[in-house]
Amino acid sequence: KKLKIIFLVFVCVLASCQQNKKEAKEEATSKETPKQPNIVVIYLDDLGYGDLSSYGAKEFQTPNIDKLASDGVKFTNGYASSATCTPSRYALLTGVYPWRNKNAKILPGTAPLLIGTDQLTLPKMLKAKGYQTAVIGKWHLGLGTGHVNWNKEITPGPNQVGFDESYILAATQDRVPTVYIENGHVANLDPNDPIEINYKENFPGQPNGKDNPELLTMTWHHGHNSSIVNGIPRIGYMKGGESAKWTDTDMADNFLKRTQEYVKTHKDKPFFLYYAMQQPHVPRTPHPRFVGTSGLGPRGDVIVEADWCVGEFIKTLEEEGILDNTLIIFSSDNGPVLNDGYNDDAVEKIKTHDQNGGLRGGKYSLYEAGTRVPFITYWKGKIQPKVSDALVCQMDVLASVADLVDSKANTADSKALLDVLMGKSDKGRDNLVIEATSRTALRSGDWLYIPAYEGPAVNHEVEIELGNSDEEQLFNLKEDLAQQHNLAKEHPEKVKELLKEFVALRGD
Ligand code: NG6
Ligand code: CA
Repeated sequence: KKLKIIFLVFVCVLASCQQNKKEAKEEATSKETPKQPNIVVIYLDDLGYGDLSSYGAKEFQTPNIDKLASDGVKFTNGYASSATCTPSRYALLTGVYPWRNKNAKILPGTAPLLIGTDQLTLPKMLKAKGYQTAVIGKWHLGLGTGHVNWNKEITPGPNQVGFDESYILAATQDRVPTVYIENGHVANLDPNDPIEINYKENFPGQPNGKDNPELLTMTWHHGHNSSIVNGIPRIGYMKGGESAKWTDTDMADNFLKRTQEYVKTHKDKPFFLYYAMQQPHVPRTPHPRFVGTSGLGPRGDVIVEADWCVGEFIKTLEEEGILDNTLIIFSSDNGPVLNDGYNDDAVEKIKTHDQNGGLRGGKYSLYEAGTRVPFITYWKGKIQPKVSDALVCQMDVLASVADLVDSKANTADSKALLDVLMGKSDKGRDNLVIEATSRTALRSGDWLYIPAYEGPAVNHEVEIELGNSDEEQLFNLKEDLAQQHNLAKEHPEKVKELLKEFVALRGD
């Protein structure tokens, strides 16, 4: 019996010893784990509300992004600020309505930097909180001050508005210069073959998309008939820079590789990564591995490719042991378009796919499909799975993330909706002004009010209804998501009320 007691005491001492060791270890790891979570924004280009299987797509699958949606918060009322790229990116990074800046329009590759170097930005706010910050992918917010010499340091740019590191394409995949720019310098540039860019006229003796169809591997439908790079006619003229030109089919792999390297290098300190993917914007150039994977032609194939990239990126976060300390925000800069200027079978091979997910309009439109986009927040172990109908805008990321990192920085337009992004609250915005090619409309509660606008009802080049009408339009989105019934005449008092709210918000 005595022996038994001695043995029991021994076991207890041993167990308590182990426990102490375990606690000490836990304390050590919690000290090692950075308190501030990493923040990643994964931003697609022209991905529509119906372009993911988690948002209703049936013709192809997007399992990796779907996993973020099913294990995170999937928003059904998540908005880009605008129906085109530049203004939406401006709103995302500055937390300011883009229509407050008259230059926030689709920019040519030679446009000056749109964000003021003294302006508050999402990466600046995070930098002030000790974050390392980077942008990898599409920029399209202008560079320089108006006369860029592409062969010298290109500044100001992302590195002057809050990003410690940048590896970007200047404007769009269809615009010159078709080169990557790393921290203000064109990557792989041969100084003996300098780059010249002109958006007005071609350089003497250089072929172009209009006159040299024999050189094209992809043909143009509208616009896109200037310089030819890799057999693809682009917007704008470019001369020189041969060694620096990107390979379109490698772009997705290249950006992915950069993000993975970034994560591996910076995993020990909190970081903010803006991963701005180029898909499914034109020209759609899937890597050969993805050709034919969607059955819908290049547009579907590059969405499948983008989904694969997201999966690989998440895998890297997991392998590096930081997935559960990383908030991921996934969205798209504007709604979808099938034919955006190249003959790439997007229309012909659409089958039953509805890129709009039942919404009216598309890219460039004031109707819902222009600005309502997939919007997902994911944080392993911190965010509980949920579908949220709360009204949120990408412009709110700034104030919401500021709350998360305990920053006081804010703007009047950006709403602090951290609890909503974390899936803990359904109380989103009360209202939102949406924008499409400099026109604005008001979403307020379930109502959507579009003032009368001159201009064509349909842009027939892209076959998208723009939202223009000589009558004002009022829709109840709860009852009529597809915006088929204009209720303006039936509810004049509602129109009056919304107009007042709209004028107050716009400040004019
Ligand atoms: C338009 C282009 C379109 C696309 C868009 C920008 C023509 C005819 N159309 O001007 O192809 O590049 O600009 O798209 O040139 S965005 O997603 O970057 O806003
Ligand atoms: Ca876009």
